[in-house]
Amino acid sequence: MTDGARTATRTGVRPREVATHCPYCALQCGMTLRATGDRVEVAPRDFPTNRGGLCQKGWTAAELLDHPERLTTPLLRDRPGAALRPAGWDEALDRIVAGLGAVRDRHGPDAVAVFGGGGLTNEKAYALGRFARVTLRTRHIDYNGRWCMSSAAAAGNRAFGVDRGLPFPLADLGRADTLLLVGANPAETMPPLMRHVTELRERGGRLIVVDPRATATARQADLHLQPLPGTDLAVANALLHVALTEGLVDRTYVAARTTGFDEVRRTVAGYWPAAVERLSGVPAADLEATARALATVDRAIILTARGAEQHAKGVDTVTAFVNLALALGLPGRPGSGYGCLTGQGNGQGGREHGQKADQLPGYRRIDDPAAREHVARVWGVDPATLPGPGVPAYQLLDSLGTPAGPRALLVFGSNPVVSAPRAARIESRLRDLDLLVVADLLRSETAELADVVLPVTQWAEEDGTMTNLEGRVLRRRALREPPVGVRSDLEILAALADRLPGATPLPSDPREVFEELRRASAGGPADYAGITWDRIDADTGVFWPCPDPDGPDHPRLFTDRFPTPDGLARFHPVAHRPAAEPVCADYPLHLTTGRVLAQYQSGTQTRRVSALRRAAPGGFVELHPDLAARLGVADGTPVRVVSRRGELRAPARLTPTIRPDTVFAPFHWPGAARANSVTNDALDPVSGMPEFKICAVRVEPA
Ligand SMILES: Nc1nc2c(c(=O)[nH]1)N[C@H]1C(S)=C(S)[C@@H](COP(=O)(O)OP(=O)(O)OC[C@H]3O[C@@H](n4cnc5c(=O)[nH]c(N)nc54)[C@H](O)[C@@H]3O)O[C@H]1N2
Ligand SMILES: Nc1nc2c(c(=O)[nH]1)N[C@H]1C(S)=C(S)[C@@H](COP(=O)(O)OP(=O)(O)OC[C@H]3O[C@@H](n4cnc5c(=O)[nH]c(N)nc54)[C@H](O)[C@@H]3O)O[C@H]1N2
Ligand code: SF4
Ligand SMILES: [Mo]
Repeated sequence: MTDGARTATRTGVRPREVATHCPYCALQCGMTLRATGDRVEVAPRDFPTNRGGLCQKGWTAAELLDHPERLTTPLLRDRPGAALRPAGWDEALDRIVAGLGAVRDRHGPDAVAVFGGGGLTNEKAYALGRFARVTLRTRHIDYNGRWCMSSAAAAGNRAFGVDRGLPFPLADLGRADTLLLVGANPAETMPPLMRHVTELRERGGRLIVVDPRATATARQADLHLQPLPGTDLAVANALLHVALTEGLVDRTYVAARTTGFDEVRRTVAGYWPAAVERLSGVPAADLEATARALATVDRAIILTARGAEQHAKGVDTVTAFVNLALALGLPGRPGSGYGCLTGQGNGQGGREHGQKADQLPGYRRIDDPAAREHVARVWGVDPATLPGPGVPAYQLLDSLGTPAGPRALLVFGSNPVVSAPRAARIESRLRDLDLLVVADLLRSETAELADVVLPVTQWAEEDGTMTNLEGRVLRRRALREPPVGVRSDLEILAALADRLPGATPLPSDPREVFEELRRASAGGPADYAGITWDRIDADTGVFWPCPDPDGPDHPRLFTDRFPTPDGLARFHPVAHRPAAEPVCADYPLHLTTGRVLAQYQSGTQTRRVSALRRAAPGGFVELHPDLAARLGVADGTPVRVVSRRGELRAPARLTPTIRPDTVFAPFHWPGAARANSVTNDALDPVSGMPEFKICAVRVEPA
C-alpha cells in the first residue's frame, strides 16, 4: 500500500455521534463521542459497569486525538546515535523488512520478538499472535499483561479450570452483604466502580479493605486491615484458620464441589491469628471479624487486584484467597464469589487470543497438540510449523540483544522503559538490539529508543471489540477518520506481511479479523464462536464463553460445575514465605508502588493531557510523618529512594495513611522519578509476575 492508499480504502460518511467505551481501563465505561465542528466531545453513557459515571481520565480522553505531539508520520533513525527523523510509510516499512530479514538470515526466526499490550483490541491481540507465529515464525511473543493479570490468571486456571477475571457481573457487588477488597484501590483506579460499592453500603453491606495504605478506597471501608506488604498470603490462611476453628466452613459445598481440602486444612492449621498478627501487623481481632463477616452472610465476594498479585508469590497469594472462597462455598453461589479486578482496557481479551507466550487463540495452550491442530487449520498452515511456547515478558525483555536472545523487537501498545521492573536494565537491553520498532500514537520513552516508530490510530478512529473485566465483549466504535499519515495496528501488520518474502496476506479489516478469531477460538476455554458484532450491538455486550450464535452467553460461571475434567474446583495448599528481598541495615524500609487517579500506566497518554498534568504533575514518595521526622524530611523535601538496583528522586509527601515501615511511589513518570529504577525483578515461578509491590530501600534527603 502506498502512502495515500489507506485513506482511499476508507470511504463512507462517519456518524457525528457514536456510543463507544473509554480507551483506558478494564471498566470500559460507556461513553458517547460527538463530533462538534473540529472538536470531539466526550459524554458519559449509562452502561452496567459505570452507571453513567466517568473518571477524569475518561472525560479528558479526546484531548489526545488532535494533540500537537500526536504522531502523524513514521520516524526513522538513520544510524545509532542519530536523531529520529520523519519518513514516508514505504521507506519505514522497507527498513523494517530489511532489518527483520537481516536478523532472521543471520540468527533464525526466534531472533525476532514481538511485545504486545493489554490495551489492544481483541482483533489486534489476535492478529499480533498470528503475525508472530505464522508470518514471523517466532516463538517469542509476550505482552505487558504478564505484569498485570498473570498471577490471578494462573491461580484461576489451576483452581477453577478457567481464567475469567470476574466470573459474575460487576452489578453483583452492589447486592453483596460483605465485600473484601485485597490490594485494590478502585476509588482511584476505577472510580465509577465505587457506585456499586456505595449501593452495597446503602443496603447495609460491609466493605473490608486490605491495603498497607489507608487509600481513598480503604477510607470508605467498615474495616481496614493494614498489613505489611507481601503478607497477604498469611492473612488469607489466617482467615481460613478462623473459619475452620469456628466451624464456619461450608462442608456440604466442599464435599460436593471441590477436591483437595484436607491438605489445605492441615496447612492453615499453623496460621493462628496471633502469629499472623506478628507477621503482618493486622490485629488478630480484625482477622477474626473479617472471617466472620465473610462466612456468616448470604452473599460474600472476595476480590484481589495488583496489591496482592504483583509479588514473586502472587499466584500462591491469590490461591490462598481462592482457597478461602472455596471453603466458604462462594464460587458459583448466586451473588457470591471470588474475582480479580482486571486492569487494562482489554486486559481480559488481551490474554485470550494469543499474545501470551504459551497460548493460542481461545485461551488454548500452545503445547496442546489438539489446540495446535485446530488453530493451524484456521490459519491454513501445517501444525508442525507453529513454534512452541516462548518465555514470559521479563525474561524475554531481559534476553534482548544477548547472545542467546532476540536481536529485533516489535512493540505494539506498551512502554517498558517506564513500566518494566528494574527498568534501567531493560532500557539497556533495548539499546543493544539490532532493530527496535515501536508502534504508538505518541513518542513514548520506548519509542525514543526505536529505530523505526510507526504512528497508529486512536480509539475514536477504530472499530473493534474489547473484553472488559467481567468477560463481557463490547464494541469499540469509530467516530471519525484518522489523521492523514496514520494507520491502524492491523493495517501495519497486514502491510508488513505483504512485504515479507513468502508470507501469506493478513486481513486488516477488524470485522474480518473478528470472524477469523471466532473460528480460531471455537472449542477453546474462551470460546467466542457465538459472538457476532451484531449480537453485541443488540444488547450491552456478550459474555464468553459463547459457543453458539443461537445459544446463550454466560454472565455467571460455575453455577453447577467448574470447567475442570471432573467438574470440581481444586484446593492447593500454599505457605507464606518472605518477600524476595528482605529489609536489612542498609535497606531498612519497604517500597511499594502503584497508581494515582489522574495518571494512567506509563503516562505516555495522560501526562500529555492538560487537566491530568495539573492534577498529578509529577512523581512523589509517600512517607509516614514519624518516619519523615526520623529521616529529617519535611513535606515537599526532595528525597532519594535507593535500592540495590538504582534510585528514584522525587519530593516527599507526608501522610499518616501509610505504615511507618513502608514508603509508596507511583510508577507513572520517567526520568529521575521513575519508580521502576528501584523495583525488584524477582519473578513468580509460575506466572512470571515481577515483584513490583515490594522491595527493600533506604530513603534519604536528596
Ligand atoms: N488511575 C489509574 N487507574 C488505573 C490504572 C492507572 O494506571 N491509573 N491502571 C489500570 C491497570 S492496568 C490496573 S492493573 C489497575 C490496578 O488497580 P489497583 O490494583 O487498584 O492499583 P494499584 O495502585 O497498583 O494497587 C492497589 C493497591 O495495592 C496496595 N498494595 C501495595 N502493596 C500491597 C500488598 O503487599 N498487599 C496489599 N494487600 N496491598 C498492597 C497499594 O497501596 C494500592 O493502594 O488499575 C487500572 N486503572
Ligand atoms: N512499579 C510498577 N510498575 C508497574 C506496575 C505497578 O503497579 N508498579 N503495574 C504494571 C501493570 S499492571 C501494567 S498493565 C503495566 C503497564 O505499563 P505499559 O505496558 O507501559 O502500559 P501503557 O503505559 O498503557 O503503555 C501503552 C503504550 O501504548 C500506546 N498505545 C495505546 N493504545 C495503543 C494502541 O491501540 N496501539 C498501539 N500500537 N499503541 C497504543 C500508549 O500511547 C503507550 O505508550 O505496568 C506495569 N508496571
Ligand atoms: S474508570 Fe477506567 S474506563 Fe472508566 S472513565 Fe476512568 S479510565 Fe475510563
Ligand atoms: Mo495492569
